[in-house]
Amino acid sequence: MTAPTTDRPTTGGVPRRSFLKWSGVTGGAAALVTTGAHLGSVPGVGAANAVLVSGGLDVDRTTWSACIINCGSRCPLRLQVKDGTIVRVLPDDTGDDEIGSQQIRACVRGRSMRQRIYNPDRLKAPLKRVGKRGSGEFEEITWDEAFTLFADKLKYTIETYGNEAVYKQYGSGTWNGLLSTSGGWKRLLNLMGGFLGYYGNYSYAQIGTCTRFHYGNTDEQMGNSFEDSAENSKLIVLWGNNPQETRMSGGGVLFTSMWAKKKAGVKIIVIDPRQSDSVVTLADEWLAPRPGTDAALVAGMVHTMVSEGLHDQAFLDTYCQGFDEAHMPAGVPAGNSYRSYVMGEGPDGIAKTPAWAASISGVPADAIVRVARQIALAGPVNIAQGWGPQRHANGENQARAIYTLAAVTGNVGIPGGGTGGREGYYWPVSEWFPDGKNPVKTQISVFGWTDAIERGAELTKLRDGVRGKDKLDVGIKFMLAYAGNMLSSQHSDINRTREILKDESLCEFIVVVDNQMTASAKMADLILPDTTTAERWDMAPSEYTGDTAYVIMCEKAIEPLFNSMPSYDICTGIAKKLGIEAEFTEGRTEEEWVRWLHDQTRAEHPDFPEFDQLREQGIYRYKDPEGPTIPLKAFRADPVANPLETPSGKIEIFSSELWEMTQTWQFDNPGPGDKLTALPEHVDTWEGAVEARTNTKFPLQVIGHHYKARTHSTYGNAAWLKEAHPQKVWMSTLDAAARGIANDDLVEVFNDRGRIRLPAKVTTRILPGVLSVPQGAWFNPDKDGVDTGGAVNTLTNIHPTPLSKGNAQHTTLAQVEKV
Ligand SMILES: Nc1nc2c(c(=O)[nH]1)N[C@H]1C(S)=C(S)[C@@H](COP(=O)(O)OP(=O)(O)OC[C@H]3O[C@@H](n4cnc5c(=O)[nH]c(N)nc54)[C@H](O)[C@@H]3O)O[C@H]1N2
Ligand SMILES: Nc1nc2c(c(=O)[nH]1)N[C@H]1C(S)=C(S)[C@@H](COP(=O)(O)OP(=O)(O)OC[C@H]3O[C@@H](n4cnc5c(=O)[nH]c(N)nc54)[C@H](O)[C@@H]3O)O[C@H]1N2
Ligand code: SF4
Ligand SMILES: [Mo]
Repeated sequence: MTAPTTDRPTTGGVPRRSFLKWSGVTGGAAALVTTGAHLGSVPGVGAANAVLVSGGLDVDRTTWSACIINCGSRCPLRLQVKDGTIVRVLPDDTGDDEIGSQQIRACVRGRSMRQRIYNPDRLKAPLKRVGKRGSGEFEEITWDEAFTLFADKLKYTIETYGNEAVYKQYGSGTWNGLLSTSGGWKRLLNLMGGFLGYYGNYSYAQIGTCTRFHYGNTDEQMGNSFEDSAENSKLIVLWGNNPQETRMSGGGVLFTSMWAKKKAGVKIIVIDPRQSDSVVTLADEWLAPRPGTDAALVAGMVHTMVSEGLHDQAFLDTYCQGFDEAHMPAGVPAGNSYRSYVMGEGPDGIAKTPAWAASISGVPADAIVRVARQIALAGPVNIAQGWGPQRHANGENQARAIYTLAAVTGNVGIPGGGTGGREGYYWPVSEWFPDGKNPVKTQISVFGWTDAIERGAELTKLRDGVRGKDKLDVGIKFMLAYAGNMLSSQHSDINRTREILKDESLCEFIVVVDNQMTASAKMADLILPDTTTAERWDMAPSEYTGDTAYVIMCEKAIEPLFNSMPSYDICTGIAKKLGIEAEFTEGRTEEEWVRWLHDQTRAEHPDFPEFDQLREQGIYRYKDPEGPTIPLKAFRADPVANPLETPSGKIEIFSSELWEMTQTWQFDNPGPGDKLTALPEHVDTWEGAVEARTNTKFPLQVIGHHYKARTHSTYGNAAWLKEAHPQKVWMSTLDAAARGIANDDLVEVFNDRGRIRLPAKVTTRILPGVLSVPQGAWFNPDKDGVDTGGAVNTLTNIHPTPLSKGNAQHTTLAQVEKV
């Protein structure tokens, strides 16, 4: 069994259970895996050959496919085809409304899939740039010309600059297709000697990195699943966590969080500056801290717990390093424990009282005390943090502070509790397309690529987080952007990014592989038109869907539209030009690879259905034989026999490794926030909540929540979705009144980096002083450079976070005015 491609979240040495141990659904749930007989298919022949009539619409056939996209869920879709055209998209019709066998209902986006497949923005042929880079002027070329151009530029780059000058950009538009996540690109580049790699991802760069210091050698630390919470928790705290909008599949956390609340009656507190749909749907109580102040809020809560003796001293003594002075590593001066920090006995001498926490976070002191008592006394509590708090300039500390609260209350590793990380889940067994090994070991942070283009050889290990080498020798000269919209949408500071990309002496060749003409595609020298999932073969495993995992068959429903080509076939064409076709394909077509992936999975897991059977039933569900996900159970049961992979073997509230790094890591012209701390303390940062109070030019904090209308930018050009969920900036009634802005007025949000124009949503659902611009809108500058699409990254800062060198995209200051 190969590991998933390195592009996707990795688990490191995780407590997440091994792929190999998984087995099929038993009992009632297995019966849900229906055979498609309800579709009127001919048994044994497969739904693909069935002629069926559904809802009064005559169709030739119905095939299973999926919405393969980085929303954290993964939904089956049934595509109904008539005369070679998809005429209707239907959701899952297997399963029911019970937890564990819930129907995996597609959300409003997946059901709009036809508007993505048949969008006027579809890329129709290979395109070569003719105007200046970024001008959007292209000419159509043949596939043969495109293959030759790609191959020649790649060979030239490798011969001239070496393989480290080749970069494959982050892109999550085909997340979790067993074949299409890779698309073949890494395998192709690996066979050519490799490419500069990256570590981390845009989703959770900060928590992904800091977790290793806190809990040991893992990139990702999850908490208990909500299935477990529904059984065993007395309270769930959704901390910057919004499952109702970010986990929208009926098969996933939208459903399980709703179940915990409505069926099991678990109390839920949501902590979010915005009254998200999760607050509206699930919350018994809502706390609204200023963005980037959660570590202060936690400190205020711990102050209450310690003052009132509500903390779990026995747990802290046994399982943690650094809570108090009696449990510190040798050689650290007195006053550096977390308790000292909170109680005013640390270097700053400030007691982190609820009043102090209130002054920073804006949450009233009495609310801090009340909620602290609830969290300490409720019984098992699952503190499940989303990734909003960590996508900040001080995000590593924010995430570790929330982890710390789970330890202070003794909730780690028990039923009903949690680690303070995101709600847990189970992953289905599946074989991934083999990318091969990258001979180049040098890596930059996923967010560091604009720097690696601009300052290439200046980037170092201790200043910029280069891994595998002390410094880079060359900048990025050849960039391949597959299934991503980073070049003009999802990376920070779009205007600056575009200036860096427009300099053809820096990055010399840019290839975009997409199926829509995005703003990023317009920055390319060569555009290669991929198909959509409906036009190729694949299989899609679930992701963050709680304890119910599954695999979906994606059958090719229609022929590639226009002159597009499945990514794997594009790679094959290029491989031929490079003289590596045989090694690349191993003699397999796309469909044969998918069959091969299926066979490998079945070899590991005999219950997995035969290929044609899976085509017919569409979905195969798995259940964890070990029951609901409860990470660190073994550590809790016996911390001596099952130590964590931290230096002390314990949960490091004071991290020994971070303590050392505070002395060695360097920052160029450090501003506020550019520092590492061994404790998860609150750090005032550039453009943070504290600066907002004194910055008269740009006094408003801007966050950008993940929005229902899109998954990032994907689906951003679907008409129905734009109508149902228009792009508007959320603004409090107080901030609006002070500026004479009424609901739906056209406004401009701006700072020194850029200006966006969009309607205002004037609401009491957001904290005064905070704006939220739903992230992922399509960048669309007018002749004056005002982005009329309303992309939040026109405003965000490219400055990386101190530890993970990650994307602080929720840390931004701006001003707003009526147009
Ligand atoms: N300000 C701000 N910025 C953010 C975030 C934020 O919260 N705030 N979130 C960040 C996060 S968490 C993430 S994960 C990133 C996501 O950033 P990206 O990974 O860039 O995500 P998308 O914008 O959805 O871009 C996916 C692209 O893939 C294309 N695509 C879809 N299907 C296919 C296919 O079958 N083949 C090919 N070749 N292309 C396809 C789509 O058309 C789209 O252009 O954004 C990050 N950016
Ligand atoms: N509909 C939809 N679903 C998606 C996506 C999408 O684009 N659209 N993207 C998917 C992807 S790739 C990812 S990584 C996840 C992202 O999942 P998250 O990162 O968890 O999503 P966000 O919306 O960035 O943040 C969650 C909540 O945190 C709040 N928040 C922001 N800053 C702070 C803070 O400092 N403190 C606190 N307490 N709260 C804060 C926001 O208001 C928001 O409601 O979502 C996935 N699901
Ligand atoms: S966007 Fe996510 S939740 Fe919606 S249909 Fe697609 S996979 Fe499902
Ligand atoms: Mo993400």
